Amino acid sequence: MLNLILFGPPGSGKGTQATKLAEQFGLVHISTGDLFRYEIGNDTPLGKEAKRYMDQGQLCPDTVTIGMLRAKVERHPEAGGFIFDGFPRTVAQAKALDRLLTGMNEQVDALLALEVPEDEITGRLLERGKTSGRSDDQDEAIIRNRFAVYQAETSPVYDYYDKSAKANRIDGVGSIPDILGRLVAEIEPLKQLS
Ligand code: B4P
Repeated sequence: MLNLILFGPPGSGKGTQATKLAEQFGLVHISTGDLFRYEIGNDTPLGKEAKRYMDQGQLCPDTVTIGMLRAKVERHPEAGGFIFDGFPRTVAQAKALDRLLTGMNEQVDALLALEVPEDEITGRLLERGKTSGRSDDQDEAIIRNRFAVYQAETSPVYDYYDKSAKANRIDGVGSIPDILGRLVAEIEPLKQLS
């Protein structure tokens, strides 16, 4: 199995690149943001709760997020590996993911962190907000709050995986194919080992 975390601030291109990498390497793509949006779209109790946080640019509670992620992983016993997009976003989530994978005799092979400056991100998300219908992409103050939450709560996840030499920084500025090429160059050697 090959298990990858695609990491980075909101709008850094995680979803964009994870879709392409999942196809190229035959991995199951799990985006917690997409899972929450599915629940919101179906107006479930989980979706109603998640919406309260997402609309303010806050993280959803760990217990809810971890339970939802575990259920999704367990629905794919056939998987040749996973690409986690937008998860883990806190150190508690990272520890829960490690426990989940250890229980499957698996581990995280690498965390790939897309680095994009805040001003570039704000422009990308406001642009997406014109067509996506996502309320969290339409207000610059909410976008700035998401970036602040990333720095306070999510960036320590990089250090957590860096301790076991699994964290890698990738320049996330440039064309989508160029960034994909940078990611593939990091993943190819891992794929051969897996
Ligand atoms: P997510 O859905 O994960 O949203 P994101 O961080 O905005 O997306 P991403 O970085 O994937 O951006 P994308 O590729 O689409 O999270 C939304 C919310 O859900 C969170 O704020 C939180 O409330 C909640 N949530 C999710 N996971 C959680 C967790 N684990 N714990 C707690 N809460 C959680 O790219 C953005 C835009 O840039 C797109 O329009 C794209 O076309 C464009 N783009 C991509 N690459 C580009 C490039 N190279 N150049 C120019 N534009 C580019």
